[in-house]
Amino acid sequence: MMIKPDAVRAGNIGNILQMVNAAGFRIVAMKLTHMTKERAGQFYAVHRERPFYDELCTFMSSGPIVAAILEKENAVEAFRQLIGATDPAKAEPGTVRHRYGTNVGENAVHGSDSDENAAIESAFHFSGMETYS
Ligand code: DAT
Ligand code: MG
Repeated sequence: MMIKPDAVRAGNIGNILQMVNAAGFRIVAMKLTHMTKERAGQFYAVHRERPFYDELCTFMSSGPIVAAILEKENAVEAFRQLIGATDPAKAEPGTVRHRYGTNVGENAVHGSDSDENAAIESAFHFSGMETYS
């Protein structure tokens, strides 16, 4: 997962981590980091052809983020349930994006969309020595 620059700026790191813990996720790795625009571009390379790609990379490099690796049974689906729809206006009440997101671009958190991408994204942010099982 990532806590995006909007949520870090708004002082919502603690509130979001509280929701993550309450939902039963175990934190395996975590850091505060600031991606360059180039690095954000690598992270979101699958969206390279989308019209919002440049805006997304500019936003994701606009300030520090919190990156974390989370563990739970069926974690990818469970986390997407917790965060809600991409557009905070469409996210269910009680979800992270409904509470802390602003709009479809500035939506407070990132969650991996598959086990395969979760592994790729974990390796993007963390070395083996930074993860704790
Ligand atoms: P999600 O983050 O829910 O997996 P996604 O993978 O479709 O959503 O898109 C990745 C991010 O790109 C998303 O969190 C915010 C941004 N984004 C998506 N659709 C957008 C749009 N229509 N306008 C601006 N930014 C958008
Ligand atoms: Mg996605």
